[in-house]
Amino acid sequence: MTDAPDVDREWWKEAVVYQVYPRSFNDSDGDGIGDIPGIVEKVDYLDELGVDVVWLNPVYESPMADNGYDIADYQSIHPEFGTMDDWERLLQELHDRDMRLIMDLVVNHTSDEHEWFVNSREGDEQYDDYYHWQQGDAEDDAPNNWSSFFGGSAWSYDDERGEYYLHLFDEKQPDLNWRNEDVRDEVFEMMNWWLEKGIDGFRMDVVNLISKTEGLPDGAEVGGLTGEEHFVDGPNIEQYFEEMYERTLEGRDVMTVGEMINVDADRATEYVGEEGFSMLIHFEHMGVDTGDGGKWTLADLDLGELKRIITDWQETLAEEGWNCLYLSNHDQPRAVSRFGDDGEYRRESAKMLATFLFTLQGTPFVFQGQEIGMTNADWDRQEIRDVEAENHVDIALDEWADSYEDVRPQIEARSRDNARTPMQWSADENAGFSEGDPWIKVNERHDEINVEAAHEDAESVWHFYRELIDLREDRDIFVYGDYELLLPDHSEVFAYRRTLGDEELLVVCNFFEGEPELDLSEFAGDREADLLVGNYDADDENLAEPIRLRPYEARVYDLS
Ligand code: TEU
Repeated sequence: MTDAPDVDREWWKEAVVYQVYPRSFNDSDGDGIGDIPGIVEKVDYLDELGVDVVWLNPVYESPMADNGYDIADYQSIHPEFGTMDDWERLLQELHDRDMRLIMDLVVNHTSDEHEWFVNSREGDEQYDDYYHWQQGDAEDDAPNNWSSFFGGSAWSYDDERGEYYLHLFDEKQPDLNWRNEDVRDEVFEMMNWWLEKGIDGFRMDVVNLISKTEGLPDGAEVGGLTGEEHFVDGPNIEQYFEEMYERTLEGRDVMTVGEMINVDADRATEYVGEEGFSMLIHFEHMGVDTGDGGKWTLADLDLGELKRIITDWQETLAEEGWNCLYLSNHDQPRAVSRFGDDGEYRRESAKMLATFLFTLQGTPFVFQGQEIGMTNADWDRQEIRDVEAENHVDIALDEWADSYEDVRPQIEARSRDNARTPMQWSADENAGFSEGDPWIKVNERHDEINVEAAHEDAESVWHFYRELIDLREDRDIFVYGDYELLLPDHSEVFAYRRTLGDEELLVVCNFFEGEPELDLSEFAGDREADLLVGNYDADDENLAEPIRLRPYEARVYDLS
């Protein structure tokens, strides 16, 4: 890194995170399911790409109702993924290459097969209120009107205990009762157990849902998710976070990434910074193509809204706190299909989005396959694997759709399965992911889009990611530079300036297929503009004259 003036350095600010979805990354034993030894085989690949941190989605013992976000034992590895020895080996292999590992912490809920829930359901006194149990009639009389994130009521009736239990996600994911001190003790003990194994931090699943209003009252029925005022940022949330910090994280140099529902930048400032989370995964920019609806509402990208949200987060967290930057993950469709063009301009738009991701202030998160520009897939009904998508189809058929064909466009544009198709390593059968039958379909486009082909092609999306990762590592301004939005009203181009000391970068990203003319003279003055990186050949370094951008063109000029 260059020597920068007065910045508040942290290793996790300078890092690039790579998200591994183990089930779909690399299958070493031919059972069709990706596994930890498979990841170990690819550690050199990650090293070559240049990433610094691996975030591993859940690999714990689980009945897999929600692909591992339903945990039956926090301290053991699910056999499909391998053994604890395999996991130790992975940690070692990463550390040997100066990479770090952060684990997924899912403590809003467990699986209904976790022994705590099994005991609680049987009426064992010690576990009696580890979960949220409430009386109610078995027939259609849930204790309150809260809705589940996966559709329908957030309550299910348990015949054995003769009561309802709360689940904000699937019925196989009962919510833990954080009011119970024993629950908190157990969670903190488990976290320390992992930290002592030498992990480098946690990504914490839906962590601002852990506190619920006492008595679990009805929520206002105003559309959206009913009850959220009682379970998002609930009354004791700050106390729980403080306790968690004091009892597990304090004094450890770890990275903590809180996934938070409905958090805005203002609220985020209360959660990040010293003694808080390193950064938060928020959802605001995941709504820029849903109009006034939720995730299944298909609308055009609203660039103005994207600028507003990104700028708000950049500015609000500039002084204190830090941004987590992402365009896709295991819960979202593929970025290039969603925000770019996965047809004619796949390569250009994937590179434009990469430029955008790597030139904002914050820590970029790359989701497996993003670095080769993987795309969404087609989904016949029987090919769907995700519980959220299954529920959506069932509810749609029940309420408004005549047949699956009516719902298909929503599933193909938004289903989480799009992110979960196997990593495309080569043009071989099953994209080189597995020698068995993959648990989920392989994207047909693997013959064209795969790591092997990307390696060989100097102009590939993969090499572009390599270049951006290098640049960011070389120049502090990418990491620590201040952000300032330019051309706020431009309808096609997202432009901004980054400054650090005497250094200055100008970034322009064309988010559409048009070819807008752009006058950057007022920002460049009479300075020489050095084109540092771009996704097309360009030689106009004289910004005194207007430039014309090509479809999805991105340029980063160095004005220093
Ligand atoms: O996701 C939280 C979350 O809000 C998502 O379920 C989101 O509503 C949905 O995916 C949008 O399509 C986390 C995990 O990332 C997700 O994989 C889990 O299913 C969920 O929590 C429950 O643990």
